Amino acid sequence: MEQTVQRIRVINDVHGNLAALQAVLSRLEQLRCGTVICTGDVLAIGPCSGECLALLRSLPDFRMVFGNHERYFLTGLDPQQIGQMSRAEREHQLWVHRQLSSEDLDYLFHLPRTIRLDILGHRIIFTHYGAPGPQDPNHPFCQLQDRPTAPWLDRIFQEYLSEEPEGIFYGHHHFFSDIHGKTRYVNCGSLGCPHSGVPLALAGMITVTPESMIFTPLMVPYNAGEMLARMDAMDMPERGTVKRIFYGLQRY
Ligand SMILES: [Mn+2]
Repeated sequence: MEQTVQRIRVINDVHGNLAALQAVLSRLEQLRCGTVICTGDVLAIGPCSGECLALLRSLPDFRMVFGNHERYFLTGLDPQQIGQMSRAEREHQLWVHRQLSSEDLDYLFHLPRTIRLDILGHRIIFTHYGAPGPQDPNHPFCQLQDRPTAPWLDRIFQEYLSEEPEGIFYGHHHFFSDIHGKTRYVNCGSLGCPHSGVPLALAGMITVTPESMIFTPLMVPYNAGEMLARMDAMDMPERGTVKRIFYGLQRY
């Protein structure tokens, strides 16, 4: 008999924060839900990209799409991308890439841009971000817009709307949002970038029954001090900027 309740865990923008990832996975374990889907950007910004990817890949049912940070790794920082990055940012990316193995490269190379699930009659789409107009293989995502609105989301995700999904889950913006336009657009918020200085890891759970799709946001506290100490101990390039902008620690 087909199960009448199915659960999916959703995460995005882990960004090398192992402490936050471990906290979320242990909470999700308590909630006993099955599949984990990541809508991209496991890598960079935090100190533990390689360990985060290894931990996620070791889960029994894990799937992910690529984000722009996975693409930086895959394209080997091509001249066009290097041109858009500061020298310090480039150093940081290359430092991250040295944490990854050839198996990681192979895994990342085969990641899709989109995952479509049809569960109990509900179509749900997972992708890192949208692209208005036809796809350009060299630039699969459009420019990040600070404040997502329903018309903007309808526009950047228009390629999926003919499929009439019940929800599109995405990342890239590091802040939580749940917006109803032509469909429902949910961003769980970054798991690994606390921004405000308050170490809370964001994630979400989707509960699907034949009648409904229910989204439950999750917020899990963790110890960010451990990650900040790792950045120093590992001499992570750009850590001052990361602490200030992505961890919200103004004194750096
Ligand atoms: Mn991104």
